Amino acid sequence: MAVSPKERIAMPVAGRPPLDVERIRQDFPVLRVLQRGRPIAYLDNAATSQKPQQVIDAIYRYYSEQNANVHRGVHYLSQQATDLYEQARSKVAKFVGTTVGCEIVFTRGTTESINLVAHSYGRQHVKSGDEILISHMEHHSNIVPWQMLCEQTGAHLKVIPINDDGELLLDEFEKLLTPRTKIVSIVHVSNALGTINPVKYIVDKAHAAGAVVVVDGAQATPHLPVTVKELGCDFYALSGHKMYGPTGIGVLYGRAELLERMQPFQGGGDMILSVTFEKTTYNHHPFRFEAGTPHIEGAIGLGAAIDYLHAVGIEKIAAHEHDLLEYGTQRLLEVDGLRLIGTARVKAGVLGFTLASAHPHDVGQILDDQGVAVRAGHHCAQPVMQRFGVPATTRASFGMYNTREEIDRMVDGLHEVNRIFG
Ligand code: 7TS
Repeated sequence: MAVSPKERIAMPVAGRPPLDVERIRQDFPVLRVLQRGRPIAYLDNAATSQKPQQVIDAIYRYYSEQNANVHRGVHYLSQQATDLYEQARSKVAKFVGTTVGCEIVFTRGTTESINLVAHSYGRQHVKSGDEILISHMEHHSNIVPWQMLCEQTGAHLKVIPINDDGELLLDEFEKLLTPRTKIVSIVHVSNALGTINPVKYIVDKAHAAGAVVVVDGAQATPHLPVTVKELGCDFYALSGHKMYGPTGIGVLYGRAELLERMQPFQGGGDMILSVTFEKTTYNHHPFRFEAGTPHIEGAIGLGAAIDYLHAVGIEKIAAHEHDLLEYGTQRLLEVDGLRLIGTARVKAGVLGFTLASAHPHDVGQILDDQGVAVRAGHHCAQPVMQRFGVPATTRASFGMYNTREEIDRMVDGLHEVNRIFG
């Protein structure tokens, strides 16, 4: 018997959420902004999350009381800025589940983290005829850097197919793994489908075949507990701005043995030990990969976001968002002509859909008229759209501060779309 989309959602934590959402909402100033007299229902968290006052305050405090460049001066402010920057690194290390701070490289975000691996690990280890394995549900950030590496090296890009629910075909994955596979790069949580992938399983199989595994964790770290040492992955990429931190800061976790042997990504200050015109020697990781003055307040703001996530509790957040996912799925299925894109059994709080009556951009526009912020488009995952035969989807994606009432407002808006276009 066919299983309905709402039966397909399963997460480890079920039941009514114990999260005090009203209290949390008070920490996010943007949620008080009115659009036509009503607070905005912000359902575009996969694009970027809003920031709590605690993160804004940490950045404000840095510029008003602590600002100086890091790793350079002997003076008080420089030492303080350096301490705060390095404390942020330790917070990230603990957050992703490693005790080794030097395994944490600050980058601009997930995109830069993946490019760093493709450049610094890929060019050293991938040769003509080798293979790189990604999946059909990747964000462009986890496709294009590997295509570029293939162009440079003569390696081949292989793609793990997905089924009609948006789940990886694991049998096909295993068939695609060969001794030529050097890198498997896989998304942890799909931004277009919401699918949560079985990363540990993939890592174990890939390692048995001799490949290293890169995980795109952009959509995972705001929503799930992540422990890189349990997953066993070699690299893990994340973005601060999707997990209630600032834009322009992200992280690459890399296993120390691998980072140690990798060539630099960019050249400049901070990544060197000594420079002469004849020869430059490079700094140790992670500094070897952080050329130039880093995004100091970004790192400090990310540290504050991690403190905030810890204080609220990531398991509680996951349970709350799962409740929104279940509720939202049921409510969306009431809407005439609605097709859910992404009905995996194990999903995070992402609801992508099409309406028979209107193009996703029109849907997004009418929802905006109602003060409901969703994203309409291909979500930088064009191969996913091609797989499902749609030009685009409308996507609602949840964060810790969203409510059932906001979902009701979206559903009312969708009935309005059907009334106008139907
Ligand atoms: N990987 C995934 C799975 C993503 O969802 C995104 C951004 C990225 C990588 C890139 O992250 P960045 O911080 O380096 O830009 N995803 C989206 C989205 O779904 N809507 O806007 C950006």
